Amino acid sequence: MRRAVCPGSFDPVTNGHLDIIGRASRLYDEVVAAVLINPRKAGLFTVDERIDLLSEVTASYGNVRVDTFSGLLVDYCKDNDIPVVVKGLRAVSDFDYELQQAQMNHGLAGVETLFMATNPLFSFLSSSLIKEVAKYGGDVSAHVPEAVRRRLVERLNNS
Ligand code: COD
Repeated sequence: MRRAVCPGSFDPVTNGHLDIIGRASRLYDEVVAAVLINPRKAGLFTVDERIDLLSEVTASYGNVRVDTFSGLLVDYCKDNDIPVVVKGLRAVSDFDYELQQAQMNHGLAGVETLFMATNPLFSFLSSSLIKEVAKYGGDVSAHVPEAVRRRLVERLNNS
């Protein structure tokens, strides 16, 4: 079985993430959307909430599974027999850091990284920007799935 992982914080999942996960799901038999558990960085959503949202919005793909990992991504890949990481490249500004990570992951464990050029519709999208726009009442409905928009509004109105 050909497997790949799309790792991230997914706090919360955006249409940019979904575009990459969906395109990866057409290239591989199984794609794991893996949420990083980072004890040093509290998110707006808990890891369980991010998993629920990701599971809901990727359910229609059929071959996408949602999981979590902590520590090194390459250890997760080794433990789960996943040889490829799929990442989206939004702009040149992503490239330096992504290249470093890809080279380190390859050097550490031979894990390959496949970069996909972001759909231009989503090239300016990040979870942080979405949270900021939503916090000040901006409309994010074109940038996140409806389930995510609803949870964002609920969370920000109650915080
Ligand atoms: N369009 C296309 N792709 C996008 C978009 C967009 N608009 N937004 C995000 N993406 C893709 C990118 O590939 C991005 O890398 C990925 O989604 C995740 O994005 P985020 O913002 O949810 O997550 P990050 O950047 O916080 O996640 C970073 C990782 C968890 C991937 C990374 O820190 C990691 O692998 N950590 C584990 C520890 C480790 O192994 N460290 C050593 C690395 S060498």
